[in-house]
Amino acid sequence: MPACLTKEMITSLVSRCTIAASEAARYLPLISDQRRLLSAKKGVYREEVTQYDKELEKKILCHLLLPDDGYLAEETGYRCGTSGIKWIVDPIDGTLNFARRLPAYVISIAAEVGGNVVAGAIYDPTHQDVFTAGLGMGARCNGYEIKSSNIFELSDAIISTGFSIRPEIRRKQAEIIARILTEVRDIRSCGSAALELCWLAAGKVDAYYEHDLRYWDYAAGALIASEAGADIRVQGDFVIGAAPAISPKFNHHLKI
Ligand code: 2AM
Ligand code: CA
Repeated sequence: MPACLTKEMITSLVSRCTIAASEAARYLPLISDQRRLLSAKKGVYREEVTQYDKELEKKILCHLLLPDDGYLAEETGYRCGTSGIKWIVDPIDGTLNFARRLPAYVISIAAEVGGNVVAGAIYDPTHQDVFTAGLGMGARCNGYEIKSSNIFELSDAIISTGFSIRPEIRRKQAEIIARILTEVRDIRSCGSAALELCWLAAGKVDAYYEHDLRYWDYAAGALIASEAGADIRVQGDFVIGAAPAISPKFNHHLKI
């Protein structure tokens, strides 16, 4: 924990993340299925973005920011602040799911102080679940403490992963899947890195890995999973997390 930060300060940052995510989510039921789909635009790599990513982000920043705060937000970009707090915002993680009416997308907000993520909240509108964590203070879902799984055998483990939009990375990902599929209980892929990290935190899946992520995809989720007891590593754009007892074997299979 950065020396200048008290528990009270971290708790207050967690609350600010939670309130901004929950307030922005109140707007989601107003968006019809048809409007979601029609608003989807494709970028260079055919990745989806909707006008609602941008509208939600505006609402989040409006609830979140004090005048001197910095931020890194997926749709708006970067602002260097002077308050010492930088907010990391993904207004919709799982945009393709959101546009296609698949129930796996979340709002993800983290607070960084002194280069460390110290607070985070992820809101899952489908289940009305809010996952939160403060550095050194554990992880919660709807206020109740959550823990990563205590599984021991990789052969019993459900592994969650996602796929890059870039073909050259997908080829590498296909090789990894081929290597581990026979070693584990099963594999899942829901299309939202932040949600998959919450599943790891809550012990719903036992490990998670993904290449080619952006900071806003995993900033809050990595803290939540780590505070829930998962072993988390970030190497550039690659994020890997596992229940502690299977982590060494899992890393070995991934050739980390
Ligand atoms: P997004 O929905 O915010 O774009 C899917 O495997 C995960 O990868 C999602 O969390 C998705 O976030 C993320 N991702 C990162 N970069 C992406 C890109 N260029 N296109 C689509 N998804 C991307
Ligand atoms: Ca997004």
